[in-house]
Amino acid sequence: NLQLTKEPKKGSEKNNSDHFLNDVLTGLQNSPKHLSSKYFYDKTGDELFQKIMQLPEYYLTRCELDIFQNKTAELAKAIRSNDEPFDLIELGAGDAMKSTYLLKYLSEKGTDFTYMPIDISGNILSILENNLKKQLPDINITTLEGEYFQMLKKAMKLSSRRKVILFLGGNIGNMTRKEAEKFCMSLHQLLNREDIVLIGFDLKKNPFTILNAYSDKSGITAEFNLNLLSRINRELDGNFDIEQFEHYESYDPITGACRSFLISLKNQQVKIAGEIIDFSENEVIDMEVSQKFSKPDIQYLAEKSGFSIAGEISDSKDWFVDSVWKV
Ligand code: AVI
Repeated sequence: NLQLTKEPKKGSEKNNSDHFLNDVLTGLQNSPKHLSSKYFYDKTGDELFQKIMQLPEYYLTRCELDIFQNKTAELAKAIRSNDEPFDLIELGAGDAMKSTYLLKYLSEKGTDFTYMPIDISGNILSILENNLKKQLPDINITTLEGEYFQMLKKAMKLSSRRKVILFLGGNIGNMTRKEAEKFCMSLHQLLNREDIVLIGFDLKKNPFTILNAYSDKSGITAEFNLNLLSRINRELDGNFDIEQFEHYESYDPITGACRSFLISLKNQQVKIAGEIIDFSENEVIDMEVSQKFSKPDIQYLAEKSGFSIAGEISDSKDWFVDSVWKV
């Protein structure tokens, strides 16, 4: 009996899987059907995203890396204020591949700061902490495992030093415009006058360049999307036939919305935790938005949420920008 040999779930794990089930059922009972891309990142999803970042078509990571490797002094100048000590908080730090260049630079210049990476994955945070302790033994690190705002509030209580928030990778693009506004407004409410936010935006550019980045020839992005159906099968007792769904990407150069869908290839029924969901042939599931921005779009979002733009640092192609926001 499988049930007897399984470890009982811990309280928080159970809560998480209840949320996951609830979001999945609500999303698939909606019209149009919808799944949240925040659930892409289980272990397989993390590995697929690592592969995406290496794809020749996926330029975002290389562009922001170009900024962190080649414009480190500019970044440091934008976030420092009269040698005042500060906390450098990174939202969704992951392996901190890009920010490590900045940490190294700040440390070499003798800057007084504590690095506080926030991530939902305790596993990635302990790997990050071990790596940094080897590479940059002199910097102070406090890892914070959990949701962005809960951990930000914790960081505000831990010290009264000035805060510099990093929100990199174009992650803001995975929110709808309304969600992004709400997110930035909440961030603004939490911060104090001298604090700074450095936020990464993928810019509007040739539509083919954008579309190709999300519909790569090797099919990794398709796998990344389909993995959410496999995850539902694994974790929520689902029976999706993955072969009967196909990935479709669209980019609208007017609105800047790059969107991922999965198309049902036939009329079919899928069972998830005992609930039956009907799909008709060619019906789509809305999976992810990766919003692209013009400079005025960024200005609008900053001002709408109460920030003002203090600077912007772009890569050499001007495809990606890290925008510096003052409270
Ligand atoms: C994490 N995020 C910024 C990625 C993006 O570009 O929207 C996720 C992704 N989806 C497909 N490819 C990459």
